[in-house]
Amino acid sequence: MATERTLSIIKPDATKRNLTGKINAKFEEAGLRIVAQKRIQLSKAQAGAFYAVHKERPFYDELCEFMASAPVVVQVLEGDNAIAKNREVMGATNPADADAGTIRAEFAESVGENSVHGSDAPDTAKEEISFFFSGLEIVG
Ligand code: DAT
Ligand code: MG
Repeated sequence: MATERTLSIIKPDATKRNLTGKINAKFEEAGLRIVAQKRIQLSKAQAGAFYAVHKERPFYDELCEFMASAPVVVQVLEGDNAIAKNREVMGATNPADADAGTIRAEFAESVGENSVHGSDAPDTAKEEISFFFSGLEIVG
């Protein structure tokens, strides 16, 4: 298996409830290493740029408002098969469909306020990592 990096975001619903440490424990227990991490406040415009792929979706405006509603923790996770492994640890987008033990099953409040973001493929992981981090900020 190849070592990969993926972009993770701990979303406002989770930072507001002080869940950063519990979520990070799930990543580390799954063998993912947090090789970069920072807490930031996104503007609605920055959230919109990050989620531009969803701009035609009916929930886009609500999603951007939510992502700018409180601080987020942006992270680079590294490990074998990190992109798929992170999606596994996150659970399904809708927490009602998420497997027991996943972050979304345990912590997400709704399909919109679902605690975490994770890149979905190698090309998006690369783009999303460089949206938030310079090479110097990532220490493997
Ligand atoms: P994921 O975050 O699992 O990759 P996605 O890329 O399809 O899911 O959607 C991005 C985010 O948009 C998702 O985490 C929460 C929000 N979202 C998706 N579907 C939604 C819906 N039906 N109603 C409200 N928000 C939704
Ligand atoms: Mg997605």
